[in-house]
Amino acid sequence: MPKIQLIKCHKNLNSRGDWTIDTVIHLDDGTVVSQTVPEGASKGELEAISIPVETAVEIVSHAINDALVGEDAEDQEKIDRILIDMDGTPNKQHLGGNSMLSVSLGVAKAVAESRKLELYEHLAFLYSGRVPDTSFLKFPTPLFNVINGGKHASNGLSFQEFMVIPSTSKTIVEALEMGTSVYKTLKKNLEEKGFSTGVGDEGGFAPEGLTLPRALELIKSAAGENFVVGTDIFFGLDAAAESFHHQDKYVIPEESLELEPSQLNDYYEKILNEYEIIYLEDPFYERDYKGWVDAYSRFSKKIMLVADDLVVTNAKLLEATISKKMANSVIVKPNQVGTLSETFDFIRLARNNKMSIIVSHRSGDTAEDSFIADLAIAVEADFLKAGSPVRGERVVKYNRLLDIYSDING
Ligand code: 2PG
Ligand code: MG
Repeated sequence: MPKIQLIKCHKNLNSRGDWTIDTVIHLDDGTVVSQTVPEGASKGELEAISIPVETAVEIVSHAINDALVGEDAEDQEKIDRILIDMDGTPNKQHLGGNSMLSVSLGVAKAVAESRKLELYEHLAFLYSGRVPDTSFLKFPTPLFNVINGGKHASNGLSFQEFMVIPSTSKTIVEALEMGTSVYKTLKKNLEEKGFSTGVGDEGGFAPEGLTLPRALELIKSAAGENFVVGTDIFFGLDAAAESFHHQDKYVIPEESLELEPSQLNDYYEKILNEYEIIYLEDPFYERDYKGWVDAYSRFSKKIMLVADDLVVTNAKLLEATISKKMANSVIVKPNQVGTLSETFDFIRLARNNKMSIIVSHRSGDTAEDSFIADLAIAVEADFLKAGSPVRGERVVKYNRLLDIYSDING
């Protein structure tokens, strides 16, 4: 039973050049691991708060270290409970969601290493009480965000993410080959049409002069060059509607539109009829329950209607979403809630309600952190959202899936 011996934190840079934290956990059996944390740009209002990095470094290295030294590292629930009680706030504003998460994930990683388990094996054990049989591992289908807008790019495109989604029947290797192929075809086509091929925060192209229909046309024709759209490959959108919601309207300047919620649903209906879209995330601002409920009644039988800012990986908010019938799928981002145990509670609740599970990165992420890839396998997530198949902090997550795949398939 390894005990926590020392927790020390220092600051580190993330993919946007913002400061984040790197927490180093020492166990008394000699195990040493480190864990960074990601940070979003389009955040839900009720997410766990990221406190300033200098304060987080102090809190982790002193208050949290003092509270956890000597604790049994294998008792993840107790570790997380100590953190939650010490913080004592609903949004983790006292200790900071960033401080807490680095410790919570770091302890799990340290125990996996100490027990000589793969991280996903230990996480599966924590989640379900058993280490999985590697011959039955379920790999998540990757969601490749190939065009960036919203708060992830300054290109005047209101909608945040345009994703290509390989069919779930593909192996992880095939799915990644498809993602890179479409990405490169799209790049070639953008160049030919005179668009810029500079990228946004998640590695997707971010040219100026796009509208939502134009972006979907570009993606569809790129995907159609090598794959059968609607059979091999589909599309998804994260509207991140909070970022274009102004005074009860949805303002889309690039199309000269100012829409009421019901008109925005008409807009979505039109594009769902025109394109092979199977996934629609955050179509409405998180307090626009009417818009969400209407979207659910219109689209939930046909597509994944995905809640991100609406639920922020928080089981209480998910309960309300389920009872109001607002979504049939959820995003899982451990840093929205601050501890691993609460993340598992959220996933269990979603699973019990037959929702699709999408484990997700953040737009500000780090190139050393592939934790979410192991998490996705451990909880048998349906999808992994980790951006384009480019840039170190995105590719590290996809490569981790490939490493696991290659380990178990010899
Ligand atoms: C989202 C995320 C990740 P951010 O909205 O789903 O793609 O963006 O990390 O900026 O919140
Ligand atoms: Mg989102």
